Amino acid sequence: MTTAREIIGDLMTPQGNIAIVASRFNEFMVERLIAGAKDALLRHGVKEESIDLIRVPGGYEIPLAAQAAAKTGRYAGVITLGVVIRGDTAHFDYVAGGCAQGLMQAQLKTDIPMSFGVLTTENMEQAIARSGATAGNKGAEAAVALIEMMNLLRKIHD
Ligand code: INI
Repeated sequence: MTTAREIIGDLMTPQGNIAIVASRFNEFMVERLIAGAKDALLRHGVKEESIDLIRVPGGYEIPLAAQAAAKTGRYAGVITLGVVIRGDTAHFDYVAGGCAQGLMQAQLKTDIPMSFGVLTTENMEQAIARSGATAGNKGAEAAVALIEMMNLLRKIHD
């Protein structure tokens, strides 16, 4: 009996260069996310020279820079990293929502996978916990998710 073919992205070293787009807002935590993402990439065999780090002011600016990087044709994948913390105003919703929606549009428009390592938290404690303290490192998780998507897309196209 034949079974349906299953196509899964593996976690082998992906082909091509990777851009990390990281915001400077809440820099202390974003630096931890960058360190986590880079460490995960290197431990999956990605060479340091295959990784470029692109800095933007805040989460709101991430999608445009990610899309610009993707459009150059130099990158096979983009990891986005940032920390947006809810304040007393609606600003959070515009920054966090705009970032997530902008990235979704950018990856669909360019066909370059973009992983979402942008923390959107209620407070600073949640952000610290998710950037390498008690709740893992979402930068590392975003790197691994990107590797899986890069390898999955290659398999789908093959
Ligand atoms: N940007 C963030 O990345 N995180 C935040 O928590 C944040 N807050 O709280 O305001 C933030 N704002 C800046 C925004 O991303 C833009 O850089 C700014 O509006 C200029 O376009």
